[in-house]
Amino acid sequence: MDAVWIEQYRRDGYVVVPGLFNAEETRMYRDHFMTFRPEKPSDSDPRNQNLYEGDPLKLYSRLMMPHRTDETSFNWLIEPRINHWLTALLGSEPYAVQTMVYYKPAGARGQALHQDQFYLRVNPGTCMAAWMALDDCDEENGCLQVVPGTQDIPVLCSKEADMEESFTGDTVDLPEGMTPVPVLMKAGDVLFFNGQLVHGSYANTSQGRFRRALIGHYIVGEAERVAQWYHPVLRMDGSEVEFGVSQWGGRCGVWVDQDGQPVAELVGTETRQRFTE
Ligand SMILES: O=C(O)CCC(=O)C(=O)O
Repeated sequence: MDAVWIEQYRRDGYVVVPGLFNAEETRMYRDHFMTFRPEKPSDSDPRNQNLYEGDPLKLYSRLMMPHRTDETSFNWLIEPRINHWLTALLGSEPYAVQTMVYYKPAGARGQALHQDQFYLRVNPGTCMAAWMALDDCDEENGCLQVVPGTQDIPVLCSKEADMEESFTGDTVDLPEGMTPVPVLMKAGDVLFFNGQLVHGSYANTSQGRFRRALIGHYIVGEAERVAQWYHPVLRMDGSEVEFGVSQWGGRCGVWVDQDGQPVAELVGTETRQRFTE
């Protein structure tokens, strides 16, 4: 693999691999997940039920952990091309713990800025996401937004998100001058990003375009514990592996000024109740 990709991943905390899945495969996943859909919003976060009248997410709520019952999702989670990139970027083979499908129809809210490690609590180490675009995505239909360079900061103290804008309730502060950048992708591209990277998305403001994504979450090979919701933990050959359960709570990062530069220091204490992602 080209060292440029690895260097880019280390520098920015993310990398987009164009066309990792071809048009036919991508269409297959799109069609599959339009049939294999949740009948009601996930109850993993009670705040997700707090939907307004006419909310498009009532019909197109995100699908959580489909790989636990659906072979197509399971096979995608441990797909050799995904494993190849994860292993190259991380330096060793990870474990697989989560799948999700986001439909994000026209008019749907986004997901406030957050870090995946806030939910997964991998220890030691962190998690990594493979975010596959099932539709072309841009700012109009609410593409993913990432904050480059945040991949090395600790898990930040969370605060209440604005649920008029976000369908999830947790978010984090960014210091002045640090802003998210849109990740423009074509259907079939896969974005890999580190678990500490601050990311999220804004609303789908298009007139009729979906912004569907198939997402896998992985944990580094040296990890020993992960939050309960992510069990069972799988090897990349699909077999289950014994894992410890990490706990909530403890210290969290707060932005402080250090010689005129914002630095996230572990000086906060987590107080908010946390829900699974
Ligand atoms: O796709 C989105 O809008 C957000 C996805 C996300 O935050 C995640 O996969 O952790």
